[in-house]
Amino acid sequence: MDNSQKFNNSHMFKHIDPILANALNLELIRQQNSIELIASENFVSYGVLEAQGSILTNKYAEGLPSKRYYGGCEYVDMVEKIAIDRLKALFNAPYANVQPHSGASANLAVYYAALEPNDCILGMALDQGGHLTHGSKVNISGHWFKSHFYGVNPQSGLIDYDEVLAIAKTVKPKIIIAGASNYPRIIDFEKFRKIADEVNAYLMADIAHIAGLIIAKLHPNPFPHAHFVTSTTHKTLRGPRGGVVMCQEEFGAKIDKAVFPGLQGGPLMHVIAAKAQAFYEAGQSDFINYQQQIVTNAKYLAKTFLSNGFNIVSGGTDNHLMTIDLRNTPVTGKIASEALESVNITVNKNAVPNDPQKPFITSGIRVGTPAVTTRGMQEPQMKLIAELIANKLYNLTDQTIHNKTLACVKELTADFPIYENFLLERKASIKP
Ligand code: DSN
Repeated sequence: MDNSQKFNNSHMFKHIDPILANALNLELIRQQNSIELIASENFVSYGVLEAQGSILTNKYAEGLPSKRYYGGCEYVDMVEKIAIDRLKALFNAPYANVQPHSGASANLAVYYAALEPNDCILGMALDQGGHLTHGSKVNISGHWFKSHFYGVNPQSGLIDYDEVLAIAKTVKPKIIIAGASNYPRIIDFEKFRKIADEVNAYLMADIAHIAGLIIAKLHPNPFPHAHFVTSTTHKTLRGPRGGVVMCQEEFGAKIDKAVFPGLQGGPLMHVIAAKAQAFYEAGQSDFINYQQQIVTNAKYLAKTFLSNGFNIVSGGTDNHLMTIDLRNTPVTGKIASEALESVNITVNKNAVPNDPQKPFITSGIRVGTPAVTTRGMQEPQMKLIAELIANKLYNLTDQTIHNKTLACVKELTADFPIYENFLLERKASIKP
């Protein structure tokens, strides 16, 4: 994070009522004092915070720039156009809509634009690394559409493109979804497009997790291959919580109509301003260095986990995340994530491919490096973190190790502060 961007935030919460401010301060302290390894989380810049906390929250702007249903949109038009142009430039995208409130809304917008109820869709299974919105039965995507799934090869942990083609030929989907929330390897969008063409399907790429890596050219771009590309803006992209849809020009009007009035009302203009700020930051050269360090850190973390006796799905990682398969240890994903939370290390329990455990228990934990890398941590810290995790998980009930780990985490997080000065005045009122 660029120190020159810091504004004087010593009065950050001075207008918030003390009860609410107390909760916000406690969350800030939690973020400062924890090692955040949830692969989908990050710490945004002061610029993103400032834009998202701005007066743009006051403005209704249903419609699109220059085509609004409300007056007074001259300046929010400027903001939205900036966001659209920056996003298109980052991904070489022919068309973009920056209004989706989330990644789930962005995916639904593509389905609404491209599909009819009961059409067939093909996505990666949730337990193999996919996402709820890629056809899971408990999600609208699996309820309104006939959803089918591909997975990963049980031995290699990799997507088997021949299998994807075979399934596609059998189920004849109208859309194929390439993308994951827990896949540690490169996704070959070009191969996916060839498969889609063979079965006359659309290709949608959900790049929520890997958007930042794509911008830094550390992962192939889904353009020009995909018909539709969706993303969140808050993971490796390090922007505000939100979504976007990009697409080939010919689908632009349909996507716009699907987002509004199809699915949403007024766009969140303050969030769109924060997206525009994040896209600006993603266009700077230090963003590329940041993404490179994310991958370096993830590879180093994976290597240290392996040398500490853990199994990693697919044997390592090419991106920002990995899944530790805990089946050779006495702990489940649930036990591991709770034990790590007790020493201020935050991960999420996650299914491993063909997991024998229920989704609320699981046999794995997902570990990612975007947030710790934003704090400035590098290889030595990755080694330490992997060793702290191993020590805790192999000695669950040892109170001495528990206390030592807590102390180490405290020292490490103190060395890599986030949002210095937020507290100051309110610190005294905090009652943990
Ligand atoms: N919740 C996101 C993640 O953690 O990957 C996906 O929606």
